Amino acid sequence: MNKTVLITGATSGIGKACAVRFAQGGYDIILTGRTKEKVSAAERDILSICPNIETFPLIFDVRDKEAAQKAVLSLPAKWSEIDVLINNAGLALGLDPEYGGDIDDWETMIDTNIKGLLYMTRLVVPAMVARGRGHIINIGSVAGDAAYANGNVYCATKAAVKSLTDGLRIDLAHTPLRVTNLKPGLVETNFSTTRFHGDKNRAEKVYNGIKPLSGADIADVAFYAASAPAHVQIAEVLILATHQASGSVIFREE
Ligand code: NDP
Ligand code: 8X3
Repeated sequence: MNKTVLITGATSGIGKACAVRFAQGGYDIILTGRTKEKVSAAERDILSICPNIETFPLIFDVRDKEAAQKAVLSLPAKWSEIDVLINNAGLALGLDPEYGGDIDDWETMIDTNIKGLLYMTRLVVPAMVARGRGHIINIGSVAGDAAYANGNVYCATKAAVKSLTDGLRIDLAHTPLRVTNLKPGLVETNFSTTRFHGDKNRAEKVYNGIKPLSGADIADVAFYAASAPAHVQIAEVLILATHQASGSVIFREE
């Protein structure tokens, strides 16, 4: 029987790339997303690449505690033994000084990146503990290592992901479960278009003069962490483009 991975935000970018990579590695995939159309499209894409695995869609918003609970509890028996949880759904909104940012944007980032990750952890991990098997991979960020100009609340949410990942690893140290924080730098996805509220021109400039990472680069590391021998826990990985040195230091060719 194949192993099962549940990936939040599997419709795009890093989440979708993880779905493809784990499918290529023989996992069955629970894809979660907010819209049925996007999740169905992602399922079709994955099955066209890997026709021998199975997918299962869960449609809910990770900010909605009740919806998340209903979705996880609705999983049929075959799908309820989750081997790997990838807490990926997340976003940045805005790039403004902390004294001038949009409070609604702040709340959306906090509710998604921190509270959504916590809801999913609380819903999925107890059964992993009971089975004595499981791996939680959280998608943090270089932004969680140190704040950068105008990143304030987004950076704080990813610092929280670092802290919550460390906390979970400590609380599970007596179990065979493993906990990983992946901290990417610049990855070209829908991330910047979302951050700039749909302004694609501004989003493209984020990647000017530098070859950014791709979702597949991050998915490779996630799959490696999940495939390591049982006694090896990849606790944390910072993954940067070669010309990025930190959240603030990026060398761009003219
Ligand atoms: P994308 O915008 O391409 O993907 C984000 C995914 O998260 C989408 O599937 C989106 O679904 C989903 N999502 C957003 N909000 C919610 C929600 N409330 N409920 C459920 N799903 C939601 O961006 P990335 O792939 O780049 O981002 C994935 C993760 O990687 C995020 O946590 C991000 O912070 C992190 N990251 C990204 C980096 C980058 O440079 N790209 C670098 C470091 C970390 P929908 O289609 O419904 O919006
Ligand atoms: C996404 C990467 O550098 O834009 O977390 O914060 S960055």
